[in-house]
Order: sequence, then structure tokens, then C-alpha cells
Amino acid sequence: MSESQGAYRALFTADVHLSNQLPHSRVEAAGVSVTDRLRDLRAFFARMGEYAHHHKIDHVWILGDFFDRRLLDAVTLKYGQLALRELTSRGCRVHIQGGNHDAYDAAGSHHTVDALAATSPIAKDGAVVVYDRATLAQELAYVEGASYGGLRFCVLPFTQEERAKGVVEEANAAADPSRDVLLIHQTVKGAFTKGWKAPGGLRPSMFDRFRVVLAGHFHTQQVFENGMYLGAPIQHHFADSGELRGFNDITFVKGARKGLAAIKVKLIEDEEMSRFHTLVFEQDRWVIGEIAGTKSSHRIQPGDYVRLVAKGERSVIDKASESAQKVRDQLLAHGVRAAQFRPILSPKMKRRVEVATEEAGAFNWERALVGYVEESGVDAQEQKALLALGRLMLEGGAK
Ligand SMILES: [Mn+2]
Repeated sequence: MSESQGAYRALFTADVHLSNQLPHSRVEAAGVSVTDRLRDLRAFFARMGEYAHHHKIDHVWILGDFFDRRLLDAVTLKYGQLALRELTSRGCRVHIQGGNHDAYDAAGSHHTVDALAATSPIAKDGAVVVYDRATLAQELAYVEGASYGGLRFCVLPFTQEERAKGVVEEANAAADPSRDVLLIHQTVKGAFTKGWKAPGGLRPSMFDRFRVVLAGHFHTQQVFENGMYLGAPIQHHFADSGELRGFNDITFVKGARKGLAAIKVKLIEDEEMSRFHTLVFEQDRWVIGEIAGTKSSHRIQPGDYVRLVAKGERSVIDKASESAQKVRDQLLAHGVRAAQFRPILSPKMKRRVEVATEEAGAFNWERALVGYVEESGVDAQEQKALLALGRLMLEGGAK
């Protein structure tokens, strides 16, 4: 505890999606089973532990989706434990809420993270507390007491939306007025991610009786009426490029204040976890692509991932492709882990058909299909899948 007397300060994160198979991850040498990105994630937790130690913060909250999948491989489980040990070895108590990714089923009746609570030595003396619906006496877990600044935290592990609404409404109706902080891993109506806004979900007005709500599930940090989404601690893939990543240092201000005024949030940016960049071909040069509402203050560093996107007609793509080759070579020489060129040709199906007809002398659907897929701008893996699908359709149509 620091700052004002009685204030509670803790580190918060959500949506870690810990996995040994994160997008673009690689093993560093033959015979090694852990991937580079899983190692990076463990290092991230080490930095978080160091920060907690330096600032004398002894609680860390992970609001859902600590693991990417409910079925774990041994390496992911081991590194999950090691990551948590980076925090517990610094004297932190780690609170882990169940999310949809670590939920056993759609109803969230049990969460994989529950295994961590039973694992020694990280869980020694309750150093790791897991909020899992199957092991809780009630759906909403209450955490309170002097070590929480006298606040009452209401933890709701991920569950079906209708059930979550019911639980919040029950809490609203309860006679006990003490419900300071609600922790959820759900969709809140209006939450957004890259050009998509959730049309349904829990209405923000449902949270009126809580002082403040902290949520996991949407990876872009954002606020809603009296709460906020914490945001993922890392960029998981290219779609995250341009968004800030890190963990949150949150102080709950003592007093009757409500909504976001009740907390002071500081995003502790982690450059090592913000490694994805998109370069866009514009007016004959490559520029960092900014995503609306976010900013990237980072330069491209060794170990980063770079995607070069060119959109337009054949002539633009040809020009971009030529210069992309040079830029890719420079980037790889600079030590980036991956540099991929992604041409997005304005689709001209008619032209493809015409070309196929001209070349073959007679129209050939298969050639038209192959040509179209090759120019569609998707990566090799997707190309293969598209072709397989196309062939299946052709065969089906021929019968
Ligand atoms: Mn989620």
C-alpha cells in the first residue's frame, strides 16, 4: 500500500493467452520444445514481478484467459507455472479468474486454471488463488479485508452471458450494499475491437451499483461507463500492430467516488511485447500503418514481426512487390523474426477468367481458380486451404 492511507494498489492484466503455439512462434534449436514467444512471455512476467517488487506491490490480478486453450500441452503448463513463479517468488499473491479460453465448456462450468491452484510450490500458502466456478461456493466470489484496502472485490469467473447477467442482477438486488469492485470476463455491450463493436452483451448500466468494473475479454484497452477493459499484455498477432501493450498498475482511491474516478490507472508499457508492425505501401514508399485510436511509439527492433501490406491494382502491387523484396532483406538483416509481404490485389475476377481463357485457348475453371487464389493476397497456408476448398467445389460440380 502506498500513496493515500487505505488505498489499495495492485497490478492487473487479462487475456494473456499463454501458449507454446502463439502465432509466428518458433523453436530456437533442434530438440528444444519451448518456443521463442513462450519464453518471451515468461520474461514478461519476470519484468512484471520486478516492477511489483520495486514498487512494493504484493497483489497481481489476471482477469481471465491466462491460458489460450483449455487442453494444455506439458510445455505450456510448465511455462505457465514458471511465469507465475516469477510473481510469487517476489512475494506476490496472484489472483486468477477463469476466462472463456480456459473454460471447460461454453457454460464455464470449470476452468483449466484450476489446476494451478493445486500445484506446489507456486501455490504454497495460497500464493495463487484461482476463481473457478466449479470450486467456488457461489458464482460471485468475494474478496475483502484489510489487505485489500478495505474494499470488497466481487469476482465473476467467465460464464454464459445470460447467467452472468443473472448473477450481476442478483448482486444488485442483494441487501448488502458493499460491492465496490466487480471483476468480469464477459462482453460488455458496445465493446470494440478493430472495426467491430459488440452489438450485445452486458449493458454498462447493469453495473450502476458497483463503484468500478474491471474486465477481461476484449484485447484493446478501452473504457465504458464505470469500468474498463484492461487490454491484453502482449500483441498476439499482426491485427494488434499499433496497439499499446503492457500491464496495468491500478490504485483504488479510498472514498465514495464512483466510476473511473475511483481508480488511478497507469499502463506500464512493455516494448518487448509490442513487436508487431504493419508497413503500408503508400505513394511509392513504405510507412508505418497507424490504426485509428491507437498509437505506436516504437521503432522496428530486432526480434520484431513486420508485415508489408500493399493494396491496389496490378501496377501498384508490382511496384510494391519489387521494393518489398529489398525492404524485407533489410529487415531480416536487421534481425526481425519475420517479414512478410502481403499484396492485396483489387479483385478482378472477370479479368482472371479472361486471362485464363486467353492462355489456355479455352476457358478452364481450375486455371482460373488457381490464378485467382495466387493473386488473392492470402498467405501460403490459406492459399492451400482455399485451393483445396475450390477443388472440392469443382469436383462436386462436375458430378
Ligand atoms: Mn476471452
